[in-house]
Amino acid sequence: MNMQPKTLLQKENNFSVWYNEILKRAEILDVRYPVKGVYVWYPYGYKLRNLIYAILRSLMDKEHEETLFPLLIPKEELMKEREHIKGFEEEVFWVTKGGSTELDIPLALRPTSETAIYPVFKVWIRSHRDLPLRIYQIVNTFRYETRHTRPLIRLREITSFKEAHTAHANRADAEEQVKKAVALYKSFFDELAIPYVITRRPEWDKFPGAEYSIAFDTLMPDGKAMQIATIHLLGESFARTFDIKYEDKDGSLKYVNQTCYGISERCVAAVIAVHGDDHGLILPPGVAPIQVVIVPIVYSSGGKNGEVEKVCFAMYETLKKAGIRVFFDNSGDRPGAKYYRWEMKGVPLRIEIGPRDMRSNSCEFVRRDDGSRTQVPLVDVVSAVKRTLNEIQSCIAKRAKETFFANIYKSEEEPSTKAAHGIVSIFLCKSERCGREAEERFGISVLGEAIYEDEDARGRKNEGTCMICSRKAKRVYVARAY
Ligand code: PR8
Repeated sequence: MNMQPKTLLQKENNFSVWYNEILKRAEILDVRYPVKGVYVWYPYGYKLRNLIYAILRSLMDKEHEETLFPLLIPKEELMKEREHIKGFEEEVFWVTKGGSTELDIPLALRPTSETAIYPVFKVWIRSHRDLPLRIYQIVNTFRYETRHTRPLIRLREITSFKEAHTAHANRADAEEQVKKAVALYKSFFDELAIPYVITRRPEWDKFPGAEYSIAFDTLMPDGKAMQIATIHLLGESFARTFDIKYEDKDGSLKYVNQTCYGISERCVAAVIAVHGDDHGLILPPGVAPIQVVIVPIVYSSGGKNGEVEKVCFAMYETLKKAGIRVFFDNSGDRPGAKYYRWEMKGVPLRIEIGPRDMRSNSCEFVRRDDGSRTQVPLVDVVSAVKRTLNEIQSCIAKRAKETFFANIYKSEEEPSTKAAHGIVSIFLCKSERCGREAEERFGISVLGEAIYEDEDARGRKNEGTCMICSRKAKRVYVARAY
């Protein structure tokens, strides 16, 4: 068989090169657009993105309403919330001209939409009956990132920013919403088979304007943590700034209590990076644009091969009717070239049919996740495909989880060596001085205190002394981070 040259991709040894090659070879993202930190989705990548976001949408739609706010924010609104603008000042892109005319009021491209949405909340929210208000949008946002930009990971145009904004009658309701958002994001990442730790970010690293921030972090193959979602309790700070009040049952006027939470296309980056291998992508069946590819084992068209193609086509029709995302590769390429292509693109299941299989009324299943082959009778194909896709989904999830938890350590001393490849929990007090000192000394970032019990934290001693100042301290997660 005339196979393609063996791939030179090495995920474990050189993740950065692997990642960039995969984006290109699997046709996820074209990085040749001539603006720094701004990229183009290939159609295949965009399909993957849409399937991932369809899961997110269906989870959000249960309790939120989707909406769409403008991209442009007047300067005075953006500048209103002191803490908020302090955090974003250096990241804002400005529109200052219309043609050759200077604008009276400069307009910001939203870096996030609090200051676009909350002036409207002020007019939408009148009474306790308007609460809770829960909306979300999926939009592009712009951040002038000065750190090294990376496709899907650190963008100047975030193309797929899912931001939710909620308003509640009191703090207890807002805190309840934070918990619900955490549960929602857990379901989302579980469906993508992406493992995570959930932490409460340290005071000095919270979202600008928030009372506290909670983050989900996953681990990339190079051992660095990547923040894949955040949830912020805003309390009354924005409500006071934007004067968002409601009339309570007793007639009194009260400020609303708010939360916001967001996810970007980093979730796509995580799917690619966590599951892929040296042959390319491995996509969870739930989000694979093509779940099954049918490859006829024929070496020229016509003659007896016509029979094979007929059977393949019939199978294609049957699977399609059964709701499977299936593709019949009847291109003129040799089978080896087809294997290479669909493995690169991460198609979970390949079905091969050749003259020999025809004689036994069967076909061969080849799994992308472990390469295993099984002979399946043609009459059982639909149920066997469904069962196999489910198995692949759980195997991928199990493997990702095992790798993840094998790289979470606890350390009583210096975290530097362990944090070279993973997330380490150490004792650190809450002070910014000690946090920064640890970050500098060990070359890590403080992720924060694990707030929700996870498998790793269970049963672990949680009180100790700060490794910098020796005062009383709790365990916090640290890691090298994206
Ligand atoms: C908020 N306001 O904005 P957040 N490129 C790709 N992904 C990014 C980038 C970037 N440059 N910057 C952040 N993210 C709140 C919540 C509305 C919604 C991703 O929060 O600034 C990160 O995964 O924390 C981050 O956790 C998420 O967007 C939300 O951004």
